[in-house]
Amino acid sequence: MRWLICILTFFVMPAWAQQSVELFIVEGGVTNSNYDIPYFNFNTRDQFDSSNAVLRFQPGEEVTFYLTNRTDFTCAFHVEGHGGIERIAANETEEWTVIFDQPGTYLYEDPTQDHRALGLGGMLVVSEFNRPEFYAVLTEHDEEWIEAIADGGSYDRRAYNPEAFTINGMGFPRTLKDTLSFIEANVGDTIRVHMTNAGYMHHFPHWHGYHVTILEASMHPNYIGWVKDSYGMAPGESVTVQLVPDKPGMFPVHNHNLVTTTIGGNYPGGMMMHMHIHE
Ligand SMILES: [Cu+2]
Repeated sequence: MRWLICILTFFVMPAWAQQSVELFIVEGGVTNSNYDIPYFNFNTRDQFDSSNAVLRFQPGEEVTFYLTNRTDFTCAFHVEGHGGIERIAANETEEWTVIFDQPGTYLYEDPTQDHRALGLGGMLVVSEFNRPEFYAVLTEHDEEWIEAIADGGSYDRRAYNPEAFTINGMGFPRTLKDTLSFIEANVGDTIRVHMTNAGYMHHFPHWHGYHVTILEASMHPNYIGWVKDSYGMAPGESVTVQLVPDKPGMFPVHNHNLVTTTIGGNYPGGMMMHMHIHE
């Protein structure tokens, strides 16, 4: 019997693969020539990047997170359905180990009240899919809220008026250079696109050119299996869709709520990404 256990252990090993991930909570901004809104996010390096890190693991993987808080206020870290770290004081590092058993697309965030409005919400994917895969985290930015939350001031929770809308921290046309969300593939490919609504508003992606099959919708299980060109995403929801393009072309994927296709008051901007399907 012991030899059998040894052999099983040997073959099962890859599923127990272990990883460590360092994340830094840092401040940067959503900026352009006419606006500069503070934006906090989770980066894999100790400096600001324009988007929260998209984290991807294989099912069964054990991961140890090391979270360092570079802000001057206390933060936390939580992965939807998995737990996290309750308290990360300013300039401290905390660690947490978790096993990701269930394939899926999960919101990770700082669950401290309204810290997600600072920008502290990202996407974690557990998947063994090995064909073209793309990722889009949708977020809004309300400067008044962000400044009040970061500086400990007061703000009106009933008055949420974001003036910038981003995908992976970028507003169109910057999204055209975003390798995570710019869908580039060939006719007949099986493509998956993961979307997480890390904001506080409902969002409504609209696909031009093709219909997609909804594989996963964390807050609308009734959507699963639907073939659609548009769907609603609740705040905090993740949706995974599959697309097999039947023709070549260049098409936008944008949010149907038109205010979200602006950034700093300018249209077109905001939550608009693109795809280029080759012959
Ligand atoms: Cu449209």
